[in-house]
Amino acid sequence: MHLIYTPERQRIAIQKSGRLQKASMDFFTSRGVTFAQNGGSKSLIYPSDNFDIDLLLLRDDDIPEYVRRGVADFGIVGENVLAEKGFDLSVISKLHFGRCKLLVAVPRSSRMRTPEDLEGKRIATSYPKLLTDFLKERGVEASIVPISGSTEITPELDLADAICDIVQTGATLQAHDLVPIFDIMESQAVLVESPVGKQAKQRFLSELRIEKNV
Ligand code: PRT
Ligand code: ZN
Repeated sequence: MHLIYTPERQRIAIQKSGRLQKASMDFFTSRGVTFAQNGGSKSLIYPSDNFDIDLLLLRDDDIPEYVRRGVADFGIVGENVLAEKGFDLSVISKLHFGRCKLLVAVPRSSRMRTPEDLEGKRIATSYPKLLTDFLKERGVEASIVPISGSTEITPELDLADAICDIVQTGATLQAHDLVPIFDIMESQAVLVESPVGKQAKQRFLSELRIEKNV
């Protein structure tokens, strides 16, 4: 352990800033991995000084692409983002943080309650693929309003009749007088593996005592 082997350093993509950032860093530091420039530099690459690991700090939405192409050997990302991208990446472990739900919510005063009630309605979402797949499966035709964040405000501005978004505590829904009507998926952060280059990966997993749990 703690040896720096070269040239086979493993690159792991994690979120640069946001809800998964701290827990993703903790995943490594709790396993004894240290980073010389931790927080002290503007660089988006954090080399470890005691393991053969370089962290790449990225937007969470970009992590699946880096991993798919083998630019990163592993990545930590929400299942929601992975599913929306639709890439078939191998999940090594569920990490038990970043838990949330993707669900459909409507204004409290609305009578919509079921997927079928969404027929002909406008639904604002940052998850157009997952919502489209879900509606198709149910045979429901609706108009998807693609929004990159803060969908909760769209019903009161009459941009949408319903929203499909991530919820954790429900406080944001409540603040906008929205109520959840049904779930589309549950999500948590997962460790995903690139399909490219196997051998050094095995060493990374065993050195960090990461067990496959999926
Ligand atoms: O900058 P970057 O693109 O990397 O970050 P981001 O802004 O796209 O993502 P970020 O940091 O908000 O979330 C990263 C990941 O955390 C998500 O992809 C989920 O896997 C997970 N996660 C867990 C959440 C939430 N909980 C969450 N509550 N992602 C977003 N939210 C948002 C949600 O969109 C809504 O606006 O929080 C609001 C609702 O929260 P509650 O607690 O009021 O219900
Ligand atoms: Zn994002």
